[in-house]
Amino acid sequence: MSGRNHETADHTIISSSATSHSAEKYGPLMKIAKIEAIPYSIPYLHPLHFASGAVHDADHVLVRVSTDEGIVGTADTPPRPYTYGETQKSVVAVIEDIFAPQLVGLEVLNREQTQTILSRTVHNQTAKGAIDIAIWDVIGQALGQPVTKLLGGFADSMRVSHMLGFKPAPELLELALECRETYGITTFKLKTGRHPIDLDVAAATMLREGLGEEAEIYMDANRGWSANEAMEVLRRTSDLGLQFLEEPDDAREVLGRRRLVEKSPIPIAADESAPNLGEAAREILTGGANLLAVKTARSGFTEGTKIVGMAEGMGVDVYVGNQIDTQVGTIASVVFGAALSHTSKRAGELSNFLDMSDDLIAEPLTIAEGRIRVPQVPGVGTTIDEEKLAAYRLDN
Ligand code: MUC
Ligand code: MG
Repeated sequence: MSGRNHETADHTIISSSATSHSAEKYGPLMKIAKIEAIPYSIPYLHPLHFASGAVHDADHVLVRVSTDEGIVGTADTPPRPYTYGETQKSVVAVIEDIFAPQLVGLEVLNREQTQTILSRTVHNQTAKGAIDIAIWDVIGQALGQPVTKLLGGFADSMRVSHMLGFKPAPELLELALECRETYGITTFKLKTGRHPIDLDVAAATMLREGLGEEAEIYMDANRGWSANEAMEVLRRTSDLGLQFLEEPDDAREVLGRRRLVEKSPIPIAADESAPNLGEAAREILTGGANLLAVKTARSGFTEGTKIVGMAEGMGVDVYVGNQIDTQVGTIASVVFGAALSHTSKRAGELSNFLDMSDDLIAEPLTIAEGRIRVPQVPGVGTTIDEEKLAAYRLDN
């Protein structure tokens, strides 16, 4: 593809051949040769239910970016129709029909060109995120360095927060206790947003009483309540020492949300209302949130880093969220979360994969003493079990 022109953000045209002198100086230029989008499905042993939907199967898309030198980068895409409007089919289509034709031939290291091309198409958050992560995987492998070090290299592990879906309160407590006993996890996210709100108030109360003062507990309502209902929940749980409340109501109902943020004694976190840099900035600046969930599945590493930097500069805390990720997705979150000091301050949501019946990864992740270690291998550290991929893929 040498000599191919690419338009940059300010509409200047640069040519790959124009930069090829660097090949003599710095070694061969590596170009994107192929991008594959492989749909697959793995059932959950324990489906997750929450206010905006449910996940029974990981109907995901494995993305592979190959270079002209034969390096293959990997990432996972979890389509979430109720959050981003993407489906498994739409992810495959946008990658095959829109992104791959524009990206093939680009130099792998020219990430800002990739970002510019991806941003010309609106939405499609997780398809874009996976392409970015797979490209970083290629870069890490090519340089012989763990991507976590290229991104910042702050810590060698991440503290884990476990997500509890809708269930009767006694079952939730039993699960949380088991999780603490088996994996040493002491931070829990309780899915809420149910009606009547008493269900969630009772669940939070039972968790606090059963887990004790030490446990970190927070709620995520996935927009299930109105602002007034959320205020009522905050009032009734004010003595439980909850850490924060995520996406209580629809952030598009601007005044209700702003009132909530102003009056709440605990931070109000934006998750699906802040899926990218611009929307995260808007939610913070307009008073829609004072805490941010950052998810690599929807931001990739490049935009994710920008979001974290912006939040840090504004004095806003962040935490690594989970998009009901497989182990492939979870490794990316660990690599990213541990790379930066700001994301390392809070536990990351990194354990949803425990509920799956199987995964694509060759070396399973382990959670011990409440933490997941960062893979210290070149790239992101994702090795796919090809037999499993062959068994679960839907396109053969
Ligand atoms: C969350 O934090 O909202 C639920 C659906 C999804 O895609 O992610 C979640 C978890
Ligand atoms: Mg959420």
